[in-house]
Amino acid sequence: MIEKIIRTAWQGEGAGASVRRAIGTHKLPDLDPFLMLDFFKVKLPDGFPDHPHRGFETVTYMLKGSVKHEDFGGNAGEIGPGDVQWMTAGRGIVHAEMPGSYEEESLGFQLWVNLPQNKKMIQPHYQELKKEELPLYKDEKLEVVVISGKYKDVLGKVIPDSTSNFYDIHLDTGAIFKQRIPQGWKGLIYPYFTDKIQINDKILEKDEVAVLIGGDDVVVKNISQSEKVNFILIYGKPMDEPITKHGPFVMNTQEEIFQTFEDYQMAKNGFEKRLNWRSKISKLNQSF
Ligand code: FJE
Ligand code: FE
Repeated sequence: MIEKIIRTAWQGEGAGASVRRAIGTHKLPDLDPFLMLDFFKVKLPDGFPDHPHRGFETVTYMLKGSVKHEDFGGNAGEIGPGDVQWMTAGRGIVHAEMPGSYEEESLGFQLWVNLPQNKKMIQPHYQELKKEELPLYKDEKLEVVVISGKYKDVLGKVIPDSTSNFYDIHLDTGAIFKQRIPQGWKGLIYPYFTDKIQINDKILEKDEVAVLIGGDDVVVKNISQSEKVNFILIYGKPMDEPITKHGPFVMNTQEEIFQTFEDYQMAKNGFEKRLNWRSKISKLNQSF
């Protein structure tokens, strides 16, 4: 069922980057287990220079161009079109995320998935998959890239520390995509490079997203005469735990947020390597 339709608008984020945020705004502060969803657009010298995370996972899915990353533990790399980086920040990561080009805009999605209380302080780790490695369901008029979870009998390779499904879906003219969302779960459909799309009995216009509540099938139809349509579908099982968020730190209680400020400030409990660390790639951003 569609709970509501939300219009997204460009806003500034990071150092000169632009995002169309669907989750993590006053209209939709969170969508348990999801904390934030951005469609981002950025090119050098802009980017997301050195910043911390604790208590959740960040998922970066590239559509166009590339994003370089570098963290305080010496982990570094670059993801290109169709690639995904699933980063479990756990007890603490400090990193930079910067586009690969001064000319071409890098475009993609960044999703933040919450961690349950008993996993918030786990060791940080990465799951990175190239486009070619992502499981793909394909029939005549429909393609589903399974980033996490399961679609029909295609199982995602990412092992999230939460119950969340993340698909990238492409429909040819007239094609229909159908999926049951379990009772009590939450979801969202975010079309991209797409002007109009039908979801259940509603038409979604450009820059709109649909918030879903589980309990029945979601049915998406390409009503365009000639164009392919593209959208991501995320849906997951709510954790039903208190969320106390302060910027890039997401814990259960205010007490834990204060502790996180102290840990970050004092470089302890996972933030040890923060001391004297500066990413090399952020120097691509002159103002930083
Ligand atoms: C940020 C903390 C952050 N959207 N889309 C606070 F981690 C970020 C941030 C991002 C981000 C990074 C990429 Cl590659 C893509 C993003 C937010 O890094 F912007 C704030 N303010
Ligand atoms: Fe980040």
